Amino acid sequence: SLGDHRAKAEKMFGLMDGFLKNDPVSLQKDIVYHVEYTVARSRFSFDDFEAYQALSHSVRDRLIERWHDTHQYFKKKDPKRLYFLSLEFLMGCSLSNSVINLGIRDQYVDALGQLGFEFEVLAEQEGDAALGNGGLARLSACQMDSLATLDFPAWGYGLRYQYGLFRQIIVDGFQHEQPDYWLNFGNPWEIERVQVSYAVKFYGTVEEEVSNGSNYKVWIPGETVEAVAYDNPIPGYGTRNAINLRLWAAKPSGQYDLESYNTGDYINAVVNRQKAEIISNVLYPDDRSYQGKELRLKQQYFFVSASIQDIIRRFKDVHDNFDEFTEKIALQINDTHPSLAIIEVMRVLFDEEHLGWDKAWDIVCKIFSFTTHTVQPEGLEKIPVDLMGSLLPRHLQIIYDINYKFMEELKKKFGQDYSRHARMSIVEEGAVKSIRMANLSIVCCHKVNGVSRVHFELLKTRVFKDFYDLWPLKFQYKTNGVTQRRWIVVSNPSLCAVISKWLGTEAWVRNIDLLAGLRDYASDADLQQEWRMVKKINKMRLAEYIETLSGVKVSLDAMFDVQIKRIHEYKRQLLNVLGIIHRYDCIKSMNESDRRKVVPRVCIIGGKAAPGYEIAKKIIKLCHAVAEKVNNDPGVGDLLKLIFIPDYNVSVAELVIPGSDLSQHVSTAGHEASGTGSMKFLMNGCLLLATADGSTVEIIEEIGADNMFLLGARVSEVPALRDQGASVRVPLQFVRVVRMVRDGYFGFKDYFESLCDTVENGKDFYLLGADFASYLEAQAAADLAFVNQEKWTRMSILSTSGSGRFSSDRTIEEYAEQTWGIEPCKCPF
Ligand code: NBY
Repeated sequence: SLGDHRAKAEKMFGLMDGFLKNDPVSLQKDIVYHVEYTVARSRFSFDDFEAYQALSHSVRDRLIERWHDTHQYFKKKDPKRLYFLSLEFLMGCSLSNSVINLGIRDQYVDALGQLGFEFEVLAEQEGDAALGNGGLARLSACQMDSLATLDFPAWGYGLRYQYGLFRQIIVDGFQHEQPDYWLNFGNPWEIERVQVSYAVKFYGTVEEEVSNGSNYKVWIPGETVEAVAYDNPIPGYGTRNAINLRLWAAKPSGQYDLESYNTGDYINAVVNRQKAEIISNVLYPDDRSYQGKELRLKQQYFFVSASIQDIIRRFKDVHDNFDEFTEKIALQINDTHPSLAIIEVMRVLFDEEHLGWDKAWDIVCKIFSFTTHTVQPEGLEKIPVDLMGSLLPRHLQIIYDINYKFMEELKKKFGQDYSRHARMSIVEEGAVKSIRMANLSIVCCHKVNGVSRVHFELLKTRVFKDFYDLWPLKFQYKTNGVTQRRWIVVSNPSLCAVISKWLGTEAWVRNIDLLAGLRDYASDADLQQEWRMVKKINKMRLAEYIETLSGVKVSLDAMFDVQIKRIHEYKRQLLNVLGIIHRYDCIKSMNESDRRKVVPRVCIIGGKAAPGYEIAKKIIKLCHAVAEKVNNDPGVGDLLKLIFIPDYNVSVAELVIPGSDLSQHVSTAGHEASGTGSMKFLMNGCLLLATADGSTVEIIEEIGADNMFLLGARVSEVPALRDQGASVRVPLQFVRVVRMVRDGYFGFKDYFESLCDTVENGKDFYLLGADFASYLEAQAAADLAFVNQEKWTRMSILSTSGSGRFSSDRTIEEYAEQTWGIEPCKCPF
């Protein structure tokens, strides 16, 4: 009975010596305990990795306490909860972030120091959790940190891929992909919940059933797979709250296919059951195109179905009808990838809970909101109807029903404007009849958010114009942000100390607006000197890393000029490389006195190309070909170096960003929905060399155009330039550098031909030629500013002090108020 259970629980709690303590001896005891009993190594003999494991387990114990308390408290208060659904989370490493957010880093450093260990050395043993591709996935991770820190009652849901984003290795300058089997050595940051599992159905048929005199549809599945929960506590900073990120893994279902067991083919029956696990095996590594693959759709539904079952189960634990559903639940879908959740809720409420269509539809329309991260219409997700119909037959019917009603509404509103109906329909007719997941999401969600103001304008005027005309109030934007906890406190402790010293408080870690207080000291000689010292320390760290990776020694006096992000034509890494070739060409033709005036540069490029993206892979190869020539040219020496950093990921970013002087964000205007890398550089006092695209436009408003190096055509100018085609004005220097690549100056003449073709002969879609002169001017302005270190440092301080608006705390506050309608629920200490 319940009473019995409580008595037992109280007895057990009485055995616990209160909560865990954080004095050095208690921490040491815990670490040694975990070495001996959890890692099961002898306390007399264990290596750094085992020490890291034990350390992590002791931190995890502390996380779990807060996480339990938070959930207990949420349960008691029953506030409206936010459920954040995303197929991708780029969490990176957890150890340093956890001890900082828990407020026990110093204690651990001391405790370990007394045992003869260095915290940092152990922290380096951890591998990245890379369950995502790029910006979208890291944004989810930053937002989870803000949700926890701001005490919002939120849950994240995602997939526990066995293989995260591929590891990039470079062989002879070419990218090769290797599997990231990140769970090989265990993962102390997750808690396996074998008892939290749900059956997820696929395939099969839909049948009619009569119940209480009404007809209902019943889905008879052809296959069932079990979803098992793995919980990942997410600690807030400066609060007891720790929220949950629940990731689902696929396991064979508890139901057996008795047939195959009875036919005596035991071995094959077991082997076949094992195939269920394939669903959560691997992350799709493409961050641009939707290929209509069955496995991908299976992943989406698998994750959605388990999450919705979990959410409804939790609601039903406390409520015995659905009257309060919309007051207790907000569901956010991260891009359209989880948008089947909408149909799944509709199906459960209508087919299983028998609420009736209108009531179910009303609920669905009130709880879902979605954020789009795309600019290009080609980037919108489409699912072939045949595929949907075979994998999820009942869902396809519901989509058709929703679309039918929607089309009726359009007819009432716009009459016989058939081309408008066709554009807006959820179902796309054509060679391959498909479901347009964005249209579906817009029709069913109460809010559609963009990720920057420019993006919002493009959504209204281009991408979703028809929908905006119909429902202007549905559309909003929340400019992206990043968490200062990870991007300053964890990754740049020296800067963190200087900021806190000059502001006289650490409160900015929770209240980023305080950073603006640094503005007053931007010209202060003492702060400037400390600021430069911090940069130097970080550049040293980065230089060491570069030397170990590539054997190239770089000068700390050089300007570290960085472009790190996924490789894409629109992000224009090629513009950067062509600029480097131009710089090299200039240096080669200089006399001694001119050479003395050159500002030395270390150009750093890093990023992964989608495995099937040929042009992006050629850009990587070109980086290496140019680096090979430039870095080995004795006539160039320290004046120019080009380094390609392989296997760019969250941890690499944490090392590179603090150590860079200048960073490039040079997408063709109108192509980057927001961009979030720029915000991390800004916080770390790195100057931006950027186009007026995505969130950069808002960064300009915060720090002023004078404090950065702007270049290129504006969003409004791009269409006219494109129309000019081959007649667009291109500087001679551009023609010359492309010619050098074409003529084989860097080798691989034939291989680079198709790459050169993308920017010449009127085919320069991303306008590298048109923006080249402006790009070189911006680079020259950066050189000039760098020579004047006082001026540069001032710009750098002003960058950090103006970065407050780009904290994900601000983004999350806006979502909470304008989109989700949730309020903080702070667990008492
Ligand atoms: O989302 C990025 C945008 O390009 C960037 O401008 C923005 O700042 C960021 C956060 O809002 N989009 C992005 O990262 N997209 C993906 O990673 C992605 C992943 C998977 C798929 C498509 C896009 N997919 O087709 O499965």
